[in-house]
Amino acid sequence: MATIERVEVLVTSPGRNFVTVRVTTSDGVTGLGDATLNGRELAVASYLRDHLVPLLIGRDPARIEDTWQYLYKGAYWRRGPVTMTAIAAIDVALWDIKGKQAGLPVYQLLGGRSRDGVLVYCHASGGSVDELLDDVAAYTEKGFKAIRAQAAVPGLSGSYGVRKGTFYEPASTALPDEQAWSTEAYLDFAPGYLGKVREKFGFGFHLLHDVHHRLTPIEAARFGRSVEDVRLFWMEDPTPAENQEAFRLIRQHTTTPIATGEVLNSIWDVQTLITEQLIDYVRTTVVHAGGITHLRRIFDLAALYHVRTGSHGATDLSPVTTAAAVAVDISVPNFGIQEHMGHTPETYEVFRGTPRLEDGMLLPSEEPGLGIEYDDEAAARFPYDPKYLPVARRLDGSVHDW
Ligand code: EZ4
Ligand code: CO
Repeated sequence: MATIERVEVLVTSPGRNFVTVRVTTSDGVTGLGDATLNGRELAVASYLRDHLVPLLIGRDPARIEDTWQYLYKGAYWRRGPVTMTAIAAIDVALWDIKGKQAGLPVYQLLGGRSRDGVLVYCHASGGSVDELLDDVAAYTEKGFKAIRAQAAVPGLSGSYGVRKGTFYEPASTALPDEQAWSTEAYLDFAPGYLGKVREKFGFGFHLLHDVHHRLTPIEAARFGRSVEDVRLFWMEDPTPAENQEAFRLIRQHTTTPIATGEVLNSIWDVQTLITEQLIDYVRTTVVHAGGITHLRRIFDLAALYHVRTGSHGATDLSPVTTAAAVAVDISVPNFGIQEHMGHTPETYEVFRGTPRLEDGMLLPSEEPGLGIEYDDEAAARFPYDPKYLPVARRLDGSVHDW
């Protein structure tokens, strides 16, 4: 029997920060897992190096479920982003190994294709409404069938979710940037520009919008109702996601579909949301919700309640996560949509073989495992360089919720 011989924790910043786990078996097979927790990267690196790696050496890499249960239940402390990201990285690396040993891509181990490709949405944004409309036009021409639209709120310094240069990267400063927020200004402005996107481009594509957890339940209810004519695919994170009960109130007031879960980490964190049918799309991801093993459990629960998947896919989720997400997305019956931001060319130098984007859909690699190679030489050129997401302050100077 092959055993786990070596587990490396690799930290690199090719345009943004990534923590990667590489598991090597005694017969020389390697597997990769993403362990990136944006802004708290080294906490996960330590959790892995100091606490998990010693437990893994000598274990059977084929026992994926057992290893998951052992790491989750054996810690005594459960859930939370640091724990669930660390377990996810090991889990995904073991699926990669199992695929390579079987000579099959991971999606085949999960039951094979349920669809031809994975529908993705891209990110259009603008410092003004005109800039946003130009950006939507550009993405439409590239063949995207689903587009998230965000415009800077006039009068507020730095609006979250809006691209500044050619590449959209929300975590870009050595210390958290401080941005201004006004709920009143946002609620007056956002429904109008979403309407303009529909006026100009029609209804022949999916339009999404991210509220970034900024509203209270009654404000979110008002927002959802005010954009019903725009027929959003979803409004994302209308309120802070940790209060599952808050979504009941939103639900009572609007037919605008709701997505949440990118910051949630376990089936317990979405249990009420799913079983009470308070959301339409669950945004938990492979990397932050316990790996392929646990994410499939969440998605199966969701399927029972007509909740579809819509996994997070921002730049802080490495190409290893993209590959694992596509394997899950293409196989589960209740797939909805996958977020796709893509990465910098430097990131693709380190992580080789990312899933192909064709006609607005991601396609899984047909290589055994996940099909991603980690280039150590390229990674060495990009030492760790911490970057943080911004913090929002209200106009009176107080920290806003999120
Ligand atoms: O705020 O990835 O839907 N995507 C998002 C992203 C997230 C960042 C945080 O890690 O909301 O911009
Ligand atoms: Co979001």
